[in-house]
Amino acid sequence: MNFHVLTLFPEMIEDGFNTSITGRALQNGTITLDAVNIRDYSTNKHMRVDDYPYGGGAGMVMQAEPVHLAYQALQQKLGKERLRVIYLTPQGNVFSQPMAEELAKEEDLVFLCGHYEGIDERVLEMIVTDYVSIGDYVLTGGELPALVMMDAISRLVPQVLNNEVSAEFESFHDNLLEYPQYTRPEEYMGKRVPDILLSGHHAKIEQWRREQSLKRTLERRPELLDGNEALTKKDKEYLQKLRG
Ligand code: 9WO
Repeated sequence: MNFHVLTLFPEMIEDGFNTSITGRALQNGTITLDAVNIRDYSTNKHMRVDDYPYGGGAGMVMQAEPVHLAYQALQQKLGKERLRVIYLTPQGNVFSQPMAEELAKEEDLVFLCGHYEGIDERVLEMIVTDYVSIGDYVLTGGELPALVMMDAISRLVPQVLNNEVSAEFESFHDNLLEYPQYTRPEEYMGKRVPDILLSGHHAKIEQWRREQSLKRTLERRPELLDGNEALTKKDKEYLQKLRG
């Protein structure tokens, strides 16, 4: 997986990426990260990349040309005419685990990070293939959302996690929430680890964990249960019991 990020703040991308689990994957070459400074493609003698909005209004808008030139340089370098270009914006489709799974299949992904009051619409129309939001809030730029997406996508790339099987067996496995986890000591401030987990009875532990996932999903994210096709007859009976 090769990530390419077009940004005015390349060091923010590099620093954020290097510190997490993704830093290790970068070192062994499973993933590559290339943060491109859009400012390097300014043709202006003052290296400007923004200007006032036509029609008036507060703030500045990023100009089309430096973004377009940065993108074309990337196309040239990769020898690819078509690239998946993701623009991080509150106006996009909301990022999700299924979307991460789909994007993890690509060889190259380009993230375009806007700043200020956004990017000239014309270059967006020319190069963006996917408009993606990580949630309904406004930030100062697309860099943090790009990091969030790269983190989620990276861990789905084979060989990135130490424990490769763990990616498919967790939080959104069967579209249910994760069961609670415990580690040593057996008792902390008078609170004991559930006995079942110390019993060594693997089948019973599996059943307990499944029930905890169902209980937690019902309490915290009940909408995930609606029409969930992964639920077994036994799951449904347990949920019926909980609902009373
Ligand atoms: C600000 C603004 C002010 C006046 C009139 C119009 C305006 N539009 C914007 C604006 O959309 N700014 C964005 C800031 C431009 C793109 C980068 N920015 C951004 C991305 N803020 N929040 C996100 C984001 C991206 C993905 N998921 C959640 C939030």
